[in-house]
Amino acid sequence: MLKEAIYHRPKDHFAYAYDDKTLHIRLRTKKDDMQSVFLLYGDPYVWEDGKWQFAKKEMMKSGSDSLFDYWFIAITPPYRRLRYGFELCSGEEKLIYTEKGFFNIPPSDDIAYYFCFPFLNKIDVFQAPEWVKDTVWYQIFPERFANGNESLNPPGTLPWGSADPTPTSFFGGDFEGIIHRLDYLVELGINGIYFTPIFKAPSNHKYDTIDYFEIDPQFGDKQTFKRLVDLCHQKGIRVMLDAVFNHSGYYFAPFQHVLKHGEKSKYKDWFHIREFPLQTEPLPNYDTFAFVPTMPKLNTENREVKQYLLDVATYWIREFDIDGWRLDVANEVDHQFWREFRQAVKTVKPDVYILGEIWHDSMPWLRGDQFDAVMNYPFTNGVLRYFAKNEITASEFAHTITNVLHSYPNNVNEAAFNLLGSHDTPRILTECGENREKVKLMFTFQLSFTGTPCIYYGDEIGLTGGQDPLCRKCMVWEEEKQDRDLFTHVQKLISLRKAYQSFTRGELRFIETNDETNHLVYTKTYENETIVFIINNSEREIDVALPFSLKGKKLTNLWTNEQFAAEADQLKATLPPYGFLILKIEE
Ligand code: ARE
Repeated sequence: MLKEAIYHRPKDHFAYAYDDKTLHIRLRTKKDDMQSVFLLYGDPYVWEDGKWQFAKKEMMKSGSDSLFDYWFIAITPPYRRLRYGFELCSGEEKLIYTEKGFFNIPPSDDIAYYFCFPFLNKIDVFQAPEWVKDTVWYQIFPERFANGNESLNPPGTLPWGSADPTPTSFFGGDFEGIIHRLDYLVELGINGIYFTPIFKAPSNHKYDTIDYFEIDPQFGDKQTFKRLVDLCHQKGIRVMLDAVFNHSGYYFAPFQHVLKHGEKSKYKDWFHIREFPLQTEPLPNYDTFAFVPTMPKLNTENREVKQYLLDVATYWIREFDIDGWRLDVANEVDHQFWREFRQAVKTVKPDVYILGEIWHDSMPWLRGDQFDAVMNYPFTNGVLRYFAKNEITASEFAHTITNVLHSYPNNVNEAAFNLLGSHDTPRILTECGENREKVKLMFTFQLSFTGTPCIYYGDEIGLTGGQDPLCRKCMVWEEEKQDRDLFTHVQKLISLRKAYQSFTRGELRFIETNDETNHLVYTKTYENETIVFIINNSEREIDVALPFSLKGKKLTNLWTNEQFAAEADQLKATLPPYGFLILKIEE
């Protein structure tokens, strides 16, 4: 037994309240080291004859990555308190693992040996809004989606789609254009829109805010925005806006005041200024986003700044009934600010969604007191490396995804924001070397994955483009120039996702990963429903035999709606290059 690899802490993704009754406990051990693991557990106050009374229950292996196995159990402690340890079985060896280390027999005269989950307090349970789990997001970069009112075009606006975007070009996308195209989104089947910033700002991306209480005039006015939100709601679409609270823009009035009045400015503490007078060259002498002088970092510890930003956050919910905030550069803003942010927005609208933009491991923001989700870029990277770039094999991909799922509690995974690309990454079709079949497989995986998927505008019709600004081309509206086949593929996956809860809520299991053929088999199971996905990520036709018996079960090919009973013990299927099969299994 490799003791050094055994890990547990009674918090975060290793021990958490899944809901107001259930605790989830996880343990990590060296891969293939243990045959079985049991949880020894009980209420800390239940004793008999000087001995603590504990029960024993087997844990199940919930997945493996390249180095470790992960064990899982759900427990419903009657008094919402738990003390626990683990019994580990590796070959002939058996050991008890507790907070105080390893023992041959379970210590039963002192509770202090055991791990402690003191009390399941309901208010501390991580809880994302329920509606999010059934949402398919669509990300719109408003400058590039549709131009519906040319009279709003900023000076120098180029004809729609006439050139590749540059960091400074404008094409005149606006709210009226989005309103005209809402039916296209309904046809696709999405039910949430995430808008990158819409507030007054000079750039085409609007991450350099001038006024957080004003809509940028190139997009329209508040009335048009209200009409857009209301129309979305009528069509069952939620609306999420981008909150750029880490920094303001250069032309934000308080920053201009500091530039003008220097140390005497009443706003001097609104920013992080290292010395006066302010300078922007060669490097700014105030904190900024990256080293961008036009994005001065806001001092969110300052009481006035905090109040101002919280007023912004609640204003757009109260007046326009928006349903979510995506928080830009969320990990560079202090945690205390986000705790107060959560309180403020949830007070106005309890089921508002809070999505942080964090590209890395984000456990500290997902403990229930700050965000409901983060943009799941570790998922994105795994998908890109396996499907688009062929950098990892099928088994390495399964390890990556298992690792992502085991980095967070299950209730966090259920609301995770799973994206294939965004306005900050190259287009997926470009990443796939323009291989449309690979893009289809990426969508198949994304839309069958737990959490909430987000489609970056135009990916569904095959837009191309490299890194920002090229990934921000104008949406193509001429049907003959759209990849309608890809559109239908995405549309169909979304409709399956709505029809079968296993897609959204099901637990994912990798059943087979074959590094020679590069194919994958995984299942999603929810209650009595199991769906098997077979994915051939290779340019060759392959024959796959399912590694479990389906004899006597009723199967439905969800893509063709064909139903058949499995007669042979082993189901065999031939998959064309980049082919896939989605089978629903019923008893
Ligand atoms: C411009 C240029 C870029 C250049 C950048 C920095 O176009 O080529 O790299 O300046 O000098 C907005 C605009 C961008 C603009 C930027 C600055 O949309 O076009 O870029 O402003 O003017 C990190 C941050 C993450 C951030 C990304 C971009 O952690 O928060 O970088 N994303 C948000 C938005 C952006 C937005 C801003 C922040 C600023 O989504 O659109 O940019 O408001 C790794 C790291 C991540 C890193 C990621 C991407 O994986 O781990 O931390 O994200 O790569 O670089």
